[in-house]
Amino acid sequence: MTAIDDGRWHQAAIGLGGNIGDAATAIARALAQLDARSDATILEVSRLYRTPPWGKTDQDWFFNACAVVQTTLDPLGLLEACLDVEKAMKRLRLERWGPRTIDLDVLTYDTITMETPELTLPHPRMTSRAFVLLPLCDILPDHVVAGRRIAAWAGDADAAGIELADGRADWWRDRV
Ligand code: A4P
Ligand code: MG
Repeated sequence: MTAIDDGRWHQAAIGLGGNIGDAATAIARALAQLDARSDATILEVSRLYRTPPWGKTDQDWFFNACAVVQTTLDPLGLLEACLDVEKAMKRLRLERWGPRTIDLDVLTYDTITMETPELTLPHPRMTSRAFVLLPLCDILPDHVVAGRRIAAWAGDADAAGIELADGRADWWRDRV
């Protein structure tokens, strides 16, 4: 527990991705599972993107999206909720940066910065990853991370190959 565990609503951003099986449906289900909790509500979801693999490049393309979540959970509680969703969806993860059915990363939580073994905020690699920045820019373009707006980070990111997979605002609701 941290001092944030105050029963009030906080705003966090979450990044979702997957490249095994029907990853678009996995992302939609993960969002629905979070939204079903009494302590978390999905406020907004980015468009859905198809992205070339980053880090370890000899694997399938990913689907990626981001969401704004309103929550009464503290940062670690929100991370646990995300890990619970991954477990419930029987996440397969064979190696770091390798293929996975579903991955949920906590990108930001209010304007908090923290670094513990379990959780680093903002997510340490988010400002260098177009597969995070493009969807995040759909929903939080003016949010400031590491001193710059998301829109500025996204403008500088290497977006080569990234495609729009579903441009509808509520694409996830009918995929669950
Ligand atoms: N952890 C610390 N801070 C955080 C945070 N802000 N959010 C800890 C989430 N977790 C955080 O995570 C390992 C541990 O990191 C967690 O248990 C938590 O305590 P993990 O997700 O199991 O590890 P990982 O995913 O294998 O490694 P990593 O570095 O988190 O990888 P990423 O960043 O998730 O990247 N290419 C494309 N196109 N699209 C993708 O979605 N994803 C990855 C994985 C690689 N390439 C990709 C994509
Ligand atoms: Mg991760």
